[in-house]
Amino acid sequence: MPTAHATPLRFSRLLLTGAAGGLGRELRSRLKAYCDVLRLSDIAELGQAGPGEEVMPAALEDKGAVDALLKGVDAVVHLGGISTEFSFEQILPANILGTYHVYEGARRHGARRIVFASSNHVTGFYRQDEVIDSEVRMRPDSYYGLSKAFGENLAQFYWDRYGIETVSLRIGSSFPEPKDRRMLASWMSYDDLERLVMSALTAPIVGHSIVYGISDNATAWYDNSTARHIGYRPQDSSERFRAAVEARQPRIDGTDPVAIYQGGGFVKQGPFEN
Ligand code: NAI
Ligand code: 15L
Repeated sequence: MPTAHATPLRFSRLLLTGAAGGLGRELRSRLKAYCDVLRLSDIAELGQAGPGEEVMPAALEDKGAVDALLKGVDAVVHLGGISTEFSFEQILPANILGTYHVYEGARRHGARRIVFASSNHVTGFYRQDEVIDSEVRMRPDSYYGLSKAFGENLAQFYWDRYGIETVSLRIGSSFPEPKDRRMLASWMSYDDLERLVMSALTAPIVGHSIVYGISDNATAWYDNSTARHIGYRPQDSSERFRAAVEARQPRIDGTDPVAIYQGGGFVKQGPFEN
């Protein structure tokens, strides 16, 4: 049985992958307060390193480059990869091989904890009239969701075999505002994202924990008790956007899979030809 280590509230060096993306740009400014050095990586342009930052571009499918990223790192926030539905052949190198490279680098260089950006699409084939917890059987709704399911299994394996801790965040929809009716249930504000990531980084013992990443929304598809266990207390709610969203988007036909399944439109995208 692996042993968990005491977790610091401040880190010497944190690695943020996917730092040029929507959530990465947001966390870039917010995570600096919690570490001496924030190492930023992406394949997209990251700009100049600011105070307390290191910029290290890398393609996740490049094992050597990812190995170098993990040198001297205490903990990782792994956001990098393809973030929506694409063909399996496109998702494979970035999300499956890439996440494996992150865990191998962590093992080789002694990083103790990874916060893995998983997704609600690991369980997207549950219905919107069901409430699920993080122990339910995975029901990926897409090739993208399958890659996140693989990432969660990888996390479990690296905890069981090597004692590397992970919190897998099944993030709902983290954007400035909910874009549609579905996101009134799945939305998470950026402030709550920061709260969740910091809880995941600093909770004393997490082993491999799976947590849904949502704000305190009025409509809830998740029994998110593992989130309370790691100390996450959301403070925002999508409710203030409801009237505007409902006015903007007509009610969807109840027989449309988009309105039936938690994963919304992801359940019916593709197949993709390469
Ligand atoms: P994003 O697409 O804006 O950012 C992903 C970043 O990963 C991009 O900057 C991209 O250049 C980088 N990337 C893609 N392929 C790469 C590769 N092969 N090597 C290195 N870097 C690569 O996505 P966003 O919204 O910022 O999401 C961040 C993470 O959170 C993703 O893993 C996504 O799957 C996950 N997530 C996000 C949700 C959201 O609502 N924003 C919901 C559920 C999960
Ligand atoms: C995700 O996993 C995606 O990364 C994000 O772009 C949204 O599509 C989100 O899920 C969602 O389900 O709204």
